[in-house]
Amino acid sequence: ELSKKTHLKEVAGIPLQVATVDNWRQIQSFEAKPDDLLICTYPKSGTTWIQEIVDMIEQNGDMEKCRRTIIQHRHPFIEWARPPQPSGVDKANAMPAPRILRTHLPTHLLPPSFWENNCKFLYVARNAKDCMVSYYHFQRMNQVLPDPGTWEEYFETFINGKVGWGSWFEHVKGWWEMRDRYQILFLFYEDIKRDPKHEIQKVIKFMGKNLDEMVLDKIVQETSFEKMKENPMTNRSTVPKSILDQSISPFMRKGTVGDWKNYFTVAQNEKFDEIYRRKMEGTSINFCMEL
Ligand code: PPS
Repeated sequence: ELSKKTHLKEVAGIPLQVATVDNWRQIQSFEAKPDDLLICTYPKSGTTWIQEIVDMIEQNGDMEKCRRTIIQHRHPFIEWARPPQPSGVDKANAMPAPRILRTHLPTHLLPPSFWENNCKFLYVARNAKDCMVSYYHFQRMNQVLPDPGTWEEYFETFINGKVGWGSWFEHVKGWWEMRDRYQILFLFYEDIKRDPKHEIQKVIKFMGKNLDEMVLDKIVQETSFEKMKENPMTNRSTVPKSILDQSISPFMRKGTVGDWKNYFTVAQNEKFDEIYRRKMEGTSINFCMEL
């Protein structure tokens, strides 16, 4: 029974949805193929956005093809499970190659065959503060995730990594550290927002595609926040209210950089910056939080 009271269950210290944990063996034994492309994100970091960009590239800018089905169905979500429906792994197994898949898993929980097959990984990172705000609103409206409580409570839950898919810090660090050893294109939400054309060009190159300037411009236009918010194939409007209650907060909420300034108190900001410094010490990753 799915309800607001749904608890998360931990695997190797990472809280995940119970159905995912119950299906863990199938997930871990997933057989990747060398030509798989895996879209990887911490939740609320721009997954849907990069999925639409990747699909438009794959379809050579043909919007009709992108509208073939809702975005959640285009790229199987590896760890997704909701029996008796087919799991994410079932859907991936039924998909013809070359496959584009997605995950929120941290590196240490990824099915090992992705590494063994040297797949391509497209990672999108979003600054932690905006990510926290976005996740807070998502947990308010998502009826199958735990209630976030007050903002003050959620702030602690998030920095302690007690949210679905675990700690933002560990997730981002883990994927950042893998980038030199595997085929990983590491992108930032803030860069895509600032210069979508430039970042989309990187994705095109990474996917081994060659698209002309007009198609590129079209992709930039069609993947804007405004367009995706209106597009029923990307805005989650077909998901029942018993799962996503968009009257509480829309899935396509704001799509901006720096919304954290409307939520963080001065004290929270200082505390966060201190924790950030400690947790991210020694990594070369450079997030601009003063956005
Ligand atoms: S999920 O549930 O983890 O898959 O969510 P995810 O898609 O990763 O993240 C949702 C946030 O991304 C914003 N979004 C966009 N921003 C800019 N441009 C485009 N096109 C776009 N599409 C989605 C979405 O609004 C969520 O962020 P917030 O800050 O809550 O608005």
